[in-house]
Amino acid sequence: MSKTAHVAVIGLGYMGLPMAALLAQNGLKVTGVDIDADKVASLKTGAVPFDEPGLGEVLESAIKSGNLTFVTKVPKADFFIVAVPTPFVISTRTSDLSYVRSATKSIAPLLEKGNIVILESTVPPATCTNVMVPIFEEIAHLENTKDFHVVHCPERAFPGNTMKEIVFNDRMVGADNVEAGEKVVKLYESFVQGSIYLTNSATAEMVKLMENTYRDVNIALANEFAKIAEENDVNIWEAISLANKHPRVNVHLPGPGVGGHCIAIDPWFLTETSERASLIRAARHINDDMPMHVVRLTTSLMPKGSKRVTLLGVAYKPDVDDARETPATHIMELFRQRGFDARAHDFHVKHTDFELHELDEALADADALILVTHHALYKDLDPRRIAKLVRNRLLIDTRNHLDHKKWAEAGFTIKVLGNGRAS
Ligand code: SAJ
Repeated sequence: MSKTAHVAVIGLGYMGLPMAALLAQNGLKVTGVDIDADKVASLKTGAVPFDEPGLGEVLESAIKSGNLTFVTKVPKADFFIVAVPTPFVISTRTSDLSYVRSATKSIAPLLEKGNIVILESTVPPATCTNVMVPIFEEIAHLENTKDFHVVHCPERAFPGNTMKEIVFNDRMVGADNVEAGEKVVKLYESFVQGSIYLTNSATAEMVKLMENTYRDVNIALANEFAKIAEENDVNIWEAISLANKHPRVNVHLPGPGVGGHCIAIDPWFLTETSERASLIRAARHINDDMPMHVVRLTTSLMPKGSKRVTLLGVAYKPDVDDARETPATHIMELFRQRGFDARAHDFHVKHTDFELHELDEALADADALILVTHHALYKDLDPRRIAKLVRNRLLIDTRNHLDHKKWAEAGFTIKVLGNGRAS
């Protein structure tokens, strides 16, 4: 890959920004583009817009190298990397491709022969050929796979560990023209240390959705097992760990629901194009029902006249500040609909759809505490001190995360999701 190649990265979010920084740090000339002028202005000052371990350092060195600049308008480039959000429309359970369309339209007038557009965003099957290519052909008057190429390289990094996974994970390059695919492989080889596999765009689109759907269906199975264990004298956490001793079994873990902008959404991108996806739909419904299960579990154990419930953790997963699609939102709403004063605390999340409280304020006079997110810091709580703040000593641990002996010694009744044994 010629180090003089110019790459425009469109969308400077959780994936676009790390990509832009890594490409620039490795010698490519990179322009980071975002429609949010405030974000661009703040990035120019070297500010890091979200928590991601290691991102600050890479960003700093990329900016210092002089290879990375930020703008609000797409420039001409050799490679255009599209890393924009693909929101989910709850009412229709379908994808909203408006950002993919508008990014495509902003590139199209600049498209020249030999250009390669790389789509990183997760999309429903056939988006490259049915959505992006027609826009380019119409506006740029160029021919797909001859004059220009649309290649799908879905991101696979794990939020919270993005900077390592983006470098060390294997990647897929989905290209409908082998030469273009090889050029993209070379571009990614500038920073990827995992293996890079070539396939076509349709396969890459489907594989990305299959990966996240596999995880969602597996979690749904764990959640169903948890409910069955609750009806029996079984602790699902012990049962899953024993089942997973089998060399060909890998059951995931139950919990209060599946959050984040990937696993809870991507399976719907498969169902939107296929009538056949019944198992995938069923899994989505099982996982979406978990907040209601948590509410039922809690209310069945709270004394009459209980008023306040406190959620510990609203992030969708541990030790991150990301609350997108978190099951905590649904748990809060369900309690509020039932007339409860539902409060929430989180060590990492700063802003979400509802107000967050400082720890002691959240705990004060609570009738039930519900551990929703297994942040490491919750393990350090002192249950004896908390016992003095709450009104009723009831702890619902939806992640089997806390030291239950310690909490029981402080006088708490403990109910662990998926544990049918008396606790
Ligand atoms: N969860 C469970 N039980 C489990 C594992 C997870 O209930 O056993 C829940 C988590 O609490 C969380 C949700 O699932 O609410 C999703 O979290 P996650 O940690 O499984 O995944 P994400 O959404 O942070 O990232 C996923 C990853 N995909 C896979 O592992 C197949 C990541 O590699 C992708 O890059 C990312 O989606 C994406 O952007 O698509």
